[in-house]
Amino acid sequence: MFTTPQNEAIHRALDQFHIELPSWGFANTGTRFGKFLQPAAAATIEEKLSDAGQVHRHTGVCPSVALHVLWDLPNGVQDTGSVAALAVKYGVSCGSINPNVFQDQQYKYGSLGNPDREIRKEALDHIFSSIDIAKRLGSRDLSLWFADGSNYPGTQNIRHRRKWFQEGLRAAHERMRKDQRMLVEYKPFEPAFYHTDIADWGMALLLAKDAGPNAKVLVDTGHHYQAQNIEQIVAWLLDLDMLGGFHFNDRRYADDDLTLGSIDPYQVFRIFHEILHFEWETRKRADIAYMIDQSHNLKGKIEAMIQTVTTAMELYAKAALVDHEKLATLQQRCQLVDAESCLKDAFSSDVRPLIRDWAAGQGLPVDAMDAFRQSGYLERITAERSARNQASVSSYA
Ligand code: RM4
Ligand code: MN
Ligand code: MN
Repeated sequence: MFTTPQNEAIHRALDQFHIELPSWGFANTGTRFGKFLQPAAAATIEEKLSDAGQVHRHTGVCPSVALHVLWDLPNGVQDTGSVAALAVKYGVSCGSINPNVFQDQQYKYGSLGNPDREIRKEALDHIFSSIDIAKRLGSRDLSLWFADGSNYPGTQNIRHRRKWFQEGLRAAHERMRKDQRMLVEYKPFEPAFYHTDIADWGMALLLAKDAGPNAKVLVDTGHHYQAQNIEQIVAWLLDLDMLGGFHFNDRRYADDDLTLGSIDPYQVFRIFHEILHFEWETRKRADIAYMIDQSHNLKGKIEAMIQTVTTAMELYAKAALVDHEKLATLQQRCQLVDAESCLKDAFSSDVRPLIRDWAAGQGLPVDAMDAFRQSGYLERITAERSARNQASVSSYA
């Protein structure tokens, strides 16, 4: 059994741990070859918030939901009243706001990086209206991901596009209130396969620094080349006070959007460890938005989300078990084997009994998945939604 300090460390960690759910994680999604429809998938913002509310109800650590403007607020600012009311109805709040400047036809050759001034302006207007939506909904973070790039060498002026991004992000920053933040996400490739305008953390960092004091970098764990040391990026961004948030998911090859920790739980643990070690060393809380960016096309959506959140809690709790004092001494003395073991001991601990203990203390179910399965919610929404979901389009062709 655990000693009291371990117990305390885990309780303290979980008391402050929150992770945001993505609205799009409850809808039917697929691959570029087609969609596999699920009878219980959510189609409306009401259904998405209702499903997210279930995940929060059983896990207790997901009070907010990230929204994609085009998918969730198709009428922009006009939709904020009804969306805010629905969030209250389902016991969640509106989290980060994600503008969508990648789906509409005009963005074929880019958004803020498009050579056409008119299209750059259209993209910026959409971002402006997303900032206004965030203000109305009381959400702090504007989460920016751009699909901009090109497929063939020589077809675009990379330097011009960088300057256009600089201009656009500065203008967006100017539009924000002081208490809002802009998170700049990077991704090495896809949908563009030759160059991507914001391809890595260095580019995102430079653009964020240039945009203004409330712009930070967003690390999507699936947006790196194989073998990249993600926790080193995290450590650097923490040290520079430039780490704004995460999009969590797991991957085997590229941006696979698999369930967090399903492929490499030690990777997630190492990220959490860098954060908690930083907090221990500096005695200050890192202001980081933990968000999930996953869409499960085969697993049941709500169950997969509960599985994700449970895994995140476990890996965070394991990271909270690291003996920081001891580790710092071992690092200083270059006691390599002992330092590594210090980290691995925490990773190897079974924290599940203590998490159950914490949940019971919070009045939460000790087994979130089981509680959800017992609740009858899935059967109810399956009956309500299946006919409609069957009738929806299943192919992109
Ligand atoms: C991208 C990126 C963004 C997400 C879109 C849908 O790959 O991860 O964060 O909003 O997908
Ligand atoms: Mn993402
Ligand atoms: Mn992605």
